[in-house]
Amino acid sequence: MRANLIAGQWTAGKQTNPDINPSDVSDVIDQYASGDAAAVDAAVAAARAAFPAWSGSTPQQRFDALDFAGSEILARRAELGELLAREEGKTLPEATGEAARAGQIFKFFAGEALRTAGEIIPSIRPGMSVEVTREPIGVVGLITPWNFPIAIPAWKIAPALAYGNCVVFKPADLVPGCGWALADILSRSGLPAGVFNLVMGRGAVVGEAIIHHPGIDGISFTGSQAVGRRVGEAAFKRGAKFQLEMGGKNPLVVLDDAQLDQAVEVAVQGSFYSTGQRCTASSRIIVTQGIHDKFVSRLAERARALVVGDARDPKTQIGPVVDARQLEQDERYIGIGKGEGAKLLAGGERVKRDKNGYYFAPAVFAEANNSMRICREEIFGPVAAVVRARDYDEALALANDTEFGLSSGICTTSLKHASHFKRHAQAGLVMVNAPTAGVDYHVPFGGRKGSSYGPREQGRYAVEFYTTVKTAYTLA
Ligand code: UN1
Repeated sequence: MRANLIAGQWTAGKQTNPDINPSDVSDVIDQYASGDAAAVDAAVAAARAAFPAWSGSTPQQRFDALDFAGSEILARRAELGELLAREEGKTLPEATGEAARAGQIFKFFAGEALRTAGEIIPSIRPGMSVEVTREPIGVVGLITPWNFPIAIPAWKIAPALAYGNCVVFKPADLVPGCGWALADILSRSGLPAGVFNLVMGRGAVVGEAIIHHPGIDGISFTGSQAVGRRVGEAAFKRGAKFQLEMGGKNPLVVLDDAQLDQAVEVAVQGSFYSTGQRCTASSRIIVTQGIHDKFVSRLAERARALVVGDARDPKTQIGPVVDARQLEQDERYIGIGKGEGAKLLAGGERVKRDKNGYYFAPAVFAEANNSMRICREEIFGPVAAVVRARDYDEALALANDTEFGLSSGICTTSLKHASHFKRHAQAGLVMVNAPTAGVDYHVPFGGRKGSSYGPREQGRYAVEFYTTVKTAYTLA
């Protein structure tokens, strides 16, 4: 049994949670502690006790701990990638890439710890000077989803620590393995006890306790829109800072002048890689008249040829769906799409493999329209719906006609349309001739409208959430 990390001690809980391999449900990776409200209380108390010293730690101390974690993650990327593929179902290349990304994120924020600086601004008053500095916000609760079991924890934990905060971290209970591995590494990184705490367990128990806890000064959450709203409400009520990263219904626009091969590849990657389980996945593909039929038949052909299988089999291109509940949701939406009159051209059904896993064939719907539920609601599976558009203007209008605003993409060789789209897509991320999913680790990440709330994550912009600004006036 793998325990929680509270106040520098590995602490077993009363209950445990099995970590199950979605490629083979008979494979139980390990048992992990499943914490409760008392564990959250203890973690918050430890974090509060550690905060005065950690918030006053030197940039070198913070650099050393984060650099240690980054180096170890990078050195163990193959092993951590294997664990990730086994517990979440991403293919090995995707999982190893994600582990490497987590290591690079720790390295990036190790550097940022050394680069924190303030400003001195001349006052409008004689003899006065104004200093603007940043201070950590305190104890932060970090709640992460199952679809990026190591990268999302990394991009919350690393900046939190770099800027001097103490952490209570709750990984998704479907994927405790990577969260635990990260905690194990951090427990050996030289951080003082209590600076970083791990409380694994159920969202309804541990997550709830974190969001309502008066000892938590800020919450960074990535997950569903429904839960995100509740997190925001709870944090707002007690005046805690919060940052929410929620769903997407990301459009990929394909124009007549696109390079067909490239556009099909961009759509396949964006819609189906990581089994479509990314909030940045392309789920609406909006295609103009002249290229529509060619594009749709090529996309359906490519989707049918994708190899669905065990995440750790080197031949596999699309791993399993994460669990039975998500699989049922994917299937339910296939039924909804058909009922709404969209035409299913590929996939959309369970497939059998040697092992008993949650295998599902990537689905392509054609003749969809933007008012259908399959075009409005986040499915979070390998399901793409193609919508026909007259021209660029209609395609842009359709792309923006959604309550979400995380990512957006366009495939075109026209500089004019690419430039216009970059300016007018109502989304936090815009990709030109590149998949809507798959982002760099050193630049801001986040969306607008119903997708996100609060300051951006990642890159230098992460400082906004994890610090508070102080303006100090001195009369000489
Ligand atoms: C990516 O597309 O590389 O949960 C990152 C998600 C996002 C991360 C996507 N927060 O899918």
